[in-house]
Amino acid sequence: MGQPVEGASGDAPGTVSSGAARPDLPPGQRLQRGWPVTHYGPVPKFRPERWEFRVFGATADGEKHCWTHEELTALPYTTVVADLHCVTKFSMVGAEWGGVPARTILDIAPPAPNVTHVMVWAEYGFSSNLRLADFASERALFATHKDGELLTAEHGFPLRLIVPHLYAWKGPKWVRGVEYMTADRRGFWEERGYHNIGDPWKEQRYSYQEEPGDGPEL
Ligand SMILES: Nc1nc2c(c(=O)[nH]1)N[C@H]1C(S)=C(S)[C@@H](COP(=O)(O)O)O[C@H]1N2
Ligand SMILES: [Mo]
Repeated sequence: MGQPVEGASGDAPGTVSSGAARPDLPPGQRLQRGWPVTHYGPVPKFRPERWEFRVFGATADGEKHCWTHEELTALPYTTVVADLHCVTKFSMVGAEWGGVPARTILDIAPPAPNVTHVMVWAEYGFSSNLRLADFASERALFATHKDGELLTAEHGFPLRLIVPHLYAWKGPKWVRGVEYMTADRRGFWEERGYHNIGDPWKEQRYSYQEEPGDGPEL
C-alpha cells in the first residue's frame, strides 16, 4: 500500500530541523516555525443562526442534546497549554488553547454506560473517532481561542477539538457535534489509511501499523 496523502488543500509545510534531538517532541516530528494551515477541503463559512452543537447517538437519556453558539460559548472556559503534532511530521509547540473541556460535555450530556467510543463530527462530514477514554482525557478541549485570541476561520473557528496526546487529525476543526458509540467505527482519515488510535509517542501514523484490537477491520 502506498503512503496515504493528507492535506489535499495543497500546502507543503516548510519544516525547521534543528538537527538536535528534541526530547519534548514525539519521535520523527520536527519543529515548525509559525502555524501552518492543514486540512482537507474548503474552509466553511460560519453562520451563527444555523450553527448548533449536537450530542447524539447513545446518550444516557436517549435524547439528542443541542446548543446554540451562544449557549456553548457560555459554558465554563478553561485553558490548556498543548502542542499540535501533525502526522505529516511537523509539530507546533506551546500553544495556550482556551475553550470548553470535553469533560464538561460528558458531564452535561452523559453517554450511556455501554458507550466505548465517540465520533467527533465537523462541517462537510469530516469526522474522527476516539476511544471514550481519550475523549474524556482531562486535557481534551473544544477550543474557541488560541493564545487568548479567537481562532481564525482557517484554524477552525468557531470550534475545534484539541486532544493533546494524539495526532492533530484526531482534533477536527469546525466541530459540530459528538456521536456516542457503543462500538468503534473509523472516521474520515482513519478510513483513508491513518492509524485508528494515533498516539504520536508510539508513532501510530498509518493503519498498516495497527495491531489486533487497535481498530475495526478495514
Ligand atoms: N475539519 C477538519 N479538521 C481537521 C482536519 C481536516 O482535514 N478537516 N485536518 C486535521 C489535521 S491533519 C491537522 S494537522 C490539524 C491542523 O490544524 P491547523 O490547520 O490549525 O494547523 O487539523 C486537523 N483538523
Ligand atoms: Mo495533520
